[in-house]
Amino acid sequence: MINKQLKLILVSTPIGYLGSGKGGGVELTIVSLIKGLISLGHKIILIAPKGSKLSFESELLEIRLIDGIDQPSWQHQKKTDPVLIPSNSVLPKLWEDVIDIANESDAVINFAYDWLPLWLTKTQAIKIFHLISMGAESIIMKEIISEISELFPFQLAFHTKRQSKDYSLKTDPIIVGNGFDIQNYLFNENENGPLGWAGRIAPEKGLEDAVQVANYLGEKLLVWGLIEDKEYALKIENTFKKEIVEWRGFLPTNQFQEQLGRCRALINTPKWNEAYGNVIVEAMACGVPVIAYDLGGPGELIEDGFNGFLVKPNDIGGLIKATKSISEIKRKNCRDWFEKKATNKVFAERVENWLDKGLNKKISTDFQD
Ligand code: HBI
Repeated sequence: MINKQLKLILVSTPIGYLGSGKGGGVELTIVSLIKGLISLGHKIILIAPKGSKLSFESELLEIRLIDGIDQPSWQHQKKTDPVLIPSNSVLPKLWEDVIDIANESDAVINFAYDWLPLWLTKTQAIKIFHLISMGAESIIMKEIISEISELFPFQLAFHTKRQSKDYSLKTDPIIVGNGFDIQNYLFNENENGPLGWAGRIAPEKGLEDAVQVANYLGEKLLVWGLIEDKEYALKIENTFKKEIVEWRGFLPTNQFQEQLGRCRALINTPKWNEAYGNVIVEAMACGVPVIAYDLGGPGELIEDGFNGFLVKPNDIGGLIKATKSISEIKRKNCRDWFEKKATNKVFAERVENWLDKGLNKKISTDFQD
């Protein structure tokens, strides 16, 4: 535990302003961590793209908005693509602002999955910490993350062990999980609701598999999330004749959790090494058990048979079998797991321990553990 007030600069993702939904899970992570760190008494300066807005204010929080063109998302680029910096890009402008104010702060926490902030770690006096928010989606990102893990092992952290396994790290990874504001999620004990699915509507999220389950069981599937890939969504709609999918859109947390809480189960069908699985934790916070492919982060959040079921990846029969047995899971277990492991308070405490390691461990170059 750090028993002094830290002045921290948090730098958001450059792919969209906070609240646009384009940042996916990392938006929720940033907002939750700001609340958690403020509840621990730290001062926060958030540097984010123009248009970013938070649903709360605090005298411990300053927001600096930077104008510029969104960075292309690595999810829409090939693994072998070079780093692209569009003209008038917001990314270098975000980091010029960091460098301008760095000497008044104790540390920087970067949430962008981008090459520039990682490379800057080697050049800046202030310590830059990186919470890596995805699996290895690009070769050049994998290289720079591996290099930083060798030079500054205590300044990298991951959401889950499985996510970190995507990277060739030189030292044991620091795992901080994730966390969400307990005030935002109400426990719903209703066991007989519909099936739900939530996430960015894009191929790597595997929505079609969950629709197959609903179709087989002859019921609808409630779907929440930003429709990022329109033709993908259309293809799913055209595959199934009758109205199986009920599109609910990308809702603010308070509406999302109220509707999600009514589901008897959330089905989670990642087709990529999901770094964490925010929606899984949000479901559990509402008492909704989760049926998920045992791939990436979800496999570390779900304790099979306790707060949900784990299914072999791409095994739709397994999803159907688990859906039929979901009443075996006590909904209270899901809420208890959330309160113990994934509120923004426990997340902020794990991040505080991470910062403590990075700020206070004397790492001499000949340091041999
Ligand atoms: N791509 N270039 C880039 N930068 C990011 O910060 C980024 C991204 N793609 C996806 C993404 N962030 C987040 O949606 C996930 O990390 C959660």
